[in-house]
Amino acid sequence: MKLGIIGLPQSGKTTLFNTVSGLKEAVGNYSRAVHRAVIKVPDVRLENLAAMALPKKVTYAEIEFLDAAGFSGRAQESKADLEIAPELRMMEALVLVVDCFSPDSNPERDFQTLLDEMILADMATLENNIDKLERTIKMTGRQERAQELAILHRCQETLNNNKIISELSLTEEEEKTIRGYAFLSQKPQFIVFNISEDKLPEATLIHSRYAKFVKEGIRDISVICGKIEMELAQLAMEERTAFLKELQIENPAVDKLIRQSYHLLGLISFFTIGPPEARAWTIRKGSLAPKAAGAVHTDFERGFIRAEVASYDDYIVYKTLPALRTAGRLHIEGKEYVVQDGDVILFRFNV
Ligand SMILES: Nc1nc2c(ncn2[C@@H]2O[C@H](COP(=O)(O)OP(=O)(O)OP(=O)(O)O)[C@@H](O)[C@H]2O)c(=O)[nH]1
Ligand SMILES: [Mg+2]
Repeated sequence: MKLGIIGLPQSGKTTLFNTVSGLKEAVGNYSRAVHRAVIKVPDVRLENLAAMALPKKVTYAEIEFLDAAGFSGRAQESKADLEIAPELRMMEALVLVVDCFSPDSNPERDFQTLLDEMILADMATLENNIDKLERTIKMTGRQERAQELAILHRCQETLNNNKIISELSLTEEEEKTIRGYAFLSQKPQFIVFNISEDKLPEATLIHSRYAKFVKEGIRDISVICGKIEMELAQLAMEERTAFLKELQIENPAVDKLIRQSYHLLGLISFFTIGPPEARAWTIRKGSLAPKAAGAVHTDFERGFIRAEVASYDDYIVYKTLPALRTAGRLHIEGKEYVVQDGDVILFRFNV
């Protein structure tokens, strides 16, 4: 999974980046520097499985975070300010950091500004490409691309109505057709309302105030005090636990943010366990067994024979494959099996 962190200048992007990565990039210096990190997805289930199976190696799923500059809040006035980092277009979802901590903050306005800038950037992409595509169709007479053009026109109309492309219900096929354009406003969004330390006790209240922004599959929200979370992320494990207790926080916000991102993007985890390695994998919800096998190794998808599957809960109870088999808790599944979150899978394949 790849998440791009965006926001207006000085909204706390790098603070959040440090929180999720445990790195110590400079904050508050108006540098607008771009940072990148790949982090392990915390997962107790994997830890529990590994504690039982004692593999040589434990491999977590990974998330890439990009702390990208490029949203100036001024693009309405001058197109020159609309310089979006090209790496951002490669991200699967965007984390929109909104300042809720400074005394004169205006979160709703800032969020709207970010949306407007995304819409402007996508409009520019569309303008360039619609022209190009019209010319191509005229010159080559390739009618199969007329359909693509029609979708682009629909996108343009959506943006002209001040809506984002993800609000346009496209079929999977249509989405595939325009995937290459990597529209920013087509990516799922995660708004992080970045509150000050003294507002922490009101976090739940603030969350319900902004709940109106949540749209299933399109947008989710989170209320975080970036500054405290960053301090937390930079402590050693034991100190962290004590600090959490002191602040009466149950889990670091990052863990929750990652779980919410999985949900927003429709992702689930499955596990593979063997003596050399216990490992968590990320796939799209609804994926069939061969696709999951393909996540492990491309050859596995081609040569897929069957999957031997146990649920996480059963695995924790029965502990070994023979015990699962005897109890009738190891399911033999074929190509049509839809992988479930938490499945522990042994793939049988022929290459
Ligand atoms: N009080 C408070 N201040 C914060 C919080 N998060 C960030 N700040 C402060 O806001 C300033 C900007 O934070 P950064 O993380 O550098 O913001 P940024 O969005 O990366 O800024 P640019 O990259 O320059 O656009 C710093 O002085 C931070 O200490 C927070 O949760 N509470
Ligand atoms: Mg920064």
